[in-house]
Amino acid sequence: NIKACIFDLDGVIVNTAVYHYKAWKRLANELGFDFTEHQNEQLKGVSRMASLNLILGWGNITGLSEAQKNELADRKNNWYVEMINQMTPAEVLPGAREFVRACRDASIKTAIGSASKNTPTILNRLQLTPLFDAIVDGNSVNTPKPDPEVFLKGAELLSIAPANCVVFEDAIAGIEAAKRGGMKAVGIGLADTLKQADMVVSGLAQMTIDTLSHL
Ligand code: G16
Ligand code: MG
Repeated sequence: NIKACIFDLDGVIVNTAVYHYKAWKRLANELGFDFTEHQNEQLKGVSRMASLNLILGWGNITGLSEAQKNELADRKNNWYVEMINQMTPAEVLPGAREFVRACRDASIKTAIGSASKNTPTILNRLQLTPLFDAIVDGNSVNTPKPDPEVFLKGAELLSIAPANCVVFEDAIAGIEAAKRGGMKAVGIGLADTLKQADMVVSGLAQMTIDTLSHL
């Protein structure tokens, strides 16, 4: 039975992907190329440096030093931070705040498991920080999804066995991470894409506490 719900951030709680896309696109344009919203799908759930490497590949830019890559990643992040600092609580995705609250009311622990180093800023802007018992993000994890580290750390902080945890994820790598960690996984998106998930819904508005008992 489910004793903890662990939520991915981007794509599950909030659509920060639009801001990531704008900032990466601006960087690519400064470097003299462009990429599509379709290509941007490949960046969802992927860490900052891994995203940069994918984008540089699309622009056929090779041979940059680590220092040059760090400078580009910082440039993108500064634009991204400018945008997320303007976010309001109205940007929480439909049903997300309500479902997290419902978990807490049912004595189910709640955590965030995100790749983003900007997680604390985003949760504060959305006024969601107090709704989570634990927050694990890109600042505290060594190995990115599909490695289960981010979710196992969350379970450990909550003192709940992985088998009693369910992860909510929109990325294939995130679902894989949950399953490799021995957890249940609810996909947010399309069943055709998130094949490894135990169930798939279009968003947290579709979730109820009762649904958890069917996992
Ligand atoms: C999010 C986004 C990714 C982003 C990553 C790192 O993941 O989906 O596009 O590259 O975080 O973000 P930052 O540059 O802020 O550290 P998640 O795990 O919340 O879906
Ligand atoms: Mg995500």
